[in-house]
Amino acid sequence: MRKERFVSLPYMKAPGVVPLPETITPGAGTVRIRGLVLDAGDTARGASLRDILGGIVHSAPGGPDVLPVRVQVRGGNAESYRLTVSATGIEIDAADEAGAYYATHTLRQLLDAALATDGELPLVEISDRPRFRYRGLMIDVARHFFPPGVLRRVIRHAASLKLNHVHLHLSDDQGWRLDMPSRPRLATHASTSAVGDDHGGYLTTEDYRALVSFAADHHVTIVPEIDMPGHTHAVGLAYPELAEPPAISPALRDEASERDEQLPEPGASYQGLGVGFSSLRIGAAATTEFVDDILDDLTALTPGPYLHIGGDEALGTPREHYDAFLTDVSGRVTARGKIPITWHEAGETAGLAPGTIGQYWGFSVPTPEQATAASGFVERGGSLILSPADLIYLDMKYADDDELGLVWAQGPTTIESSYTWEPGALLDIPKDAILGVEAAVWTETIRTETDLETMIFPRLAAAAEAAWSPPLGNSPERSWPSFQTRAGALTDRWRAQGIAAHAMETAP
Ligand code: TNX
Repeated sequence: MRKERFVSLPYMKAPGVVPLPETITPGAGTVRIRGLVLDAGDTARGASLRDILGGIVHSAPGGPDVLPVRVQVRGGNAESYRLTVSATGIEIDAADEAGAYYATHTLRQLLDAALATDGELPLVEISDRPRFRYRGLMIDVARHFFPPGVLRRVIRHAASLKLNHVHLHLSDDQGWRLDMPSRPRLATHASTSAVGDDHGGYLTTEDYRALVSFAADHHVTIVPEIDMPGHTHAVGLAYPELAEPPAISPALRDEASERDEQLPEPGASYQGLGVGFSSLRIGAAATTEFVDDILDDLTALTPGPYLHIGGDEALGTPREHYDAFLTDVSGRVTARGKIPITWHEAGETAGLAPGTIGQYWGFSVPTPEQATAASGFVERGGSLILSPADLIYLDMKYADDDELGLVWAQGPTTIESSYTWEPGALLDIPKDAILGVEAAVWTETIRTETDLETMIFPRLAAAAEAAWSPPLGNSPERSWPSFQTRAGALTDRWRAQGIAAHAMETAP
């Protein structure tokens, strides 16, 4: 019966597989499975793949319903693989180590779906590769701090959805979260606060290095962000000479009184939700020295190619100062052999370093200013990472009556709206100017690991499918009903593992 159901619903060709693979060719029938023996060649590879497959891997060959898995790495398109399930065994042909890793996640998802039903694995050939090179998740560790253990668990799950970048928003008005050897006062004087009366914290350089290496084991590159010149109130707690006095706008005043929050004050930690009031002192020699120290430390600590320098919501910074600062800092990043990333506002800065990548956080229908700013990066030979706020800002509420989350980005944001969009249709830029897609979770209202999990899962799976899979509508499976079924099964498994994933939306 069950087997027939899979055949009759076309989008059940890859039960439980998220993100959807590029092509899925079903075979005739199924194979009974109770265990696997793994022949992965290289031992480091074997350890990594065994870790994904878990307890189903047997140490010795043989026994009924125990299938051999053979993995080979042969070159080809980066991160791509072919996975063949036949009656006599499973073959993985991968282009590279990342491809072998992703193939094994696909296999794990197929196995979980089979074991959750009748133990019959459908025969299938899957051929798969990413649509975009950059597939990311941003985590704000500044508004609330999340320690390495939490970050490792999130990185692991992100990697299982074939995401390959985790962007850490390491500094904001409310706190600084990475020890900088050349500027020790940031850790000692600027890290203890957070939003509300919550505790702060920071990553030591050891924590950070260990996290970078953990991420690399999961084929994830860490992208560190130090947000400048705005979002820098905390810097003034450690180095008062670097900070302009807070620019208190009428809007900030109104919001603060509505929320019953203190306004920012120089030299006192800021625990509110306001944005856009802080600025570094642009043009001061001390600020340039500070930026050089921070970039030296970040460069030394970060093997990945990108340094994110922020550049958003610098509402307290006059435009000429902003332009001069972003021009200068982006140049200092490229001089260190790294690629700068900025939020899209800097796209209108004429002197931005060539090749700077823009991170678009406007809405799915851009304003004229957002569209112009985004095009600016392309004109200077850069590309864009798409983080449309009304679609994949995972800190937006799912529904009006949720306690967690914000609504400013046309929220609430349903799982269906996180899923149903086309990256290529967002901005009027050449297709090859899209580097990738990144979901973002800001943490003003998100205080615990449970909160974080609820907001991230399963919407991150929707973002992952936009980043990895062929465009929406490309096949019957690349559709909301299919995603609901596939990611619904995944959500059940996450929940069974104790992850506080939000329930999948069911059909009306
Ligand atoms: C906008 S997105 C911000 C953040 C907030 C977020 C809350 C962006 C570049 N800036 O400062 O945390 O909204 O959703």
